[in-house]
Amino acid sequence: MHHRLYSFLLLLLVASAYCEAQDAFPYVLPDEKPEREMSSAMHRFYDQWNGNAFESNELFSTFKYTPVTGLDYCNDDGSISRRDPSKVLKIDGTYYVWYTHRDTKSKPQGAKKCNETIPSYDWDLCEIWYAISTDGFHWEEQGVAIKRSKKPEPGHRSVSTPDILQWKGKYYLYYQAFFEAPGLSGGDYCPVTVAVADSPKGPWKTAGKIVLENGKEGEWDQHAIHDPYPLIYKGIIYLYYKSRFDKQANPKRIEQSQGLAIAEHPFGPFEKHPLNPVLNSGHETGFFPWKEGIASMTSLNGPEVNTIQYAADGVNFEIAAITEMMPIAPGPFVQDAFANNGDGRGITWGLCHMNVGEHHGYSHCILARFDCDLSRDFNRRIFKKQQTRYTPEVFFKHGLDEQSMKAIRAKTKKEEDTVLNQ
Ligand code: AAL
Repeated sequence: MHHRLYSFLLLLLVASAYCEAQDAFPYVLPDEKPEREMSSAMHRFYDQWNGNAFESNELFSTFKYTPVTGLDYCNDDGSISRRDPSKVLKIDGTYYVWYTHRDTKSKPQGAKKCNETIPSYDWDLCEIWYAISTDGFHWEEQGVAIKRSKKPEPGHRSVSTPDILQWKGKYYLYYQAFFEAPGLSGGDYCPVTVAVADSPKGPWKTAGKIVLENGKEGEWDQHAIHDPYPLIYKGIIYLYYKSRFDKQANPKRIEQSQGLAIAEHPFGPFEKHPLNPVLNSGHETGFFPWKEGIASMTSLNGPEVNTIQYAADGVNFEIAAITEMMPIAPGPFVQDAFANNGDGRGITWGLCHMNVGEHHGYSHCILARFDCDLSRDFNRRIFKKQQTRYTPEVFFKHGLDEQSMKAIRAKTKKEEDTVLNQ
């Protein structure tokens, strides 16, 4: 009996000592980090999130989407696709955008069935076209900017995924130049090349050489060089790009990641940054000058998926905000993409692409507009609200397929594992 009494008294003593040490966390959040025992989450709230309300985090935003008008998709029969829009430029009051344009009688059929007229994937047998707009909602297609080249020139199979640089009065289009159908070999052999023009309407003269080559065997970016994205930063050309680690890795610890290559002239030579990869996540990543550094819209893949990140030096990115339903393949309107003034103001809209159909490689894409508030010059509260709720239709659209449903209902664990762990 005595033993129990002693234990109870001891427990009471410890509990009361502890309770005297601190009261419950206060109802009114202290502005400054309080001097008290705290959980790691509350340490993080003050240390990583500066004790700030997410609404006042200038690099936090949600996104709203609007269909763009003026572009025909042949009743969505899959023969016409527009995807991977460049940054949007505003020149003499007119907006310009360049993008991957596919117009093939057949839908993509995969690498095994592709031929000179049947594309392997949505970005195969493509050209680079452009469109103009006065309001960013209605666009008028102008036609081809860069055609496929003739064998054996770079891009004779397909040219895709352009982005634009304005440098010393001239315009430069960087793009993936496919020497073979995407998906044929282990990777995509589509190193980056560039074309130059005196006017955004062209005519474009290709450099006729590769300016950013795949990494060597064994290097992180040996698989492919995708999504060239030039900015002018610190007076020179910062060309961000995507690549991916070992495609066969199991488990995939990092899939897509972003690199950086720097040059003093648009035709290069481009030096890959020694700290590459500079992002451990993302897919087609949008970048924009922010204060004295560079911010990124990191979506689709990786441990840091759906984040807005910031690098005060343009290289070492840190998570600045976590968001959701980010634009895919964003081509933001970046007013100061080439201002090089160390005072990046941010973005409020741009174009992106949306896959029409199940598999992103076999379906066609449409261009769409996104709006947001990732700007130091606005405070649009409609973009600072969280708790985006989706209708049941949206949730159930992302449902179990028949096979998975069957496996889950299966009696045998083995059957479930084979299907659900593919
Ligand atoms: C896109 C981009 C690149 C890839 C393919 C077309 O989303 O990542 O351009 O090559 O997919």
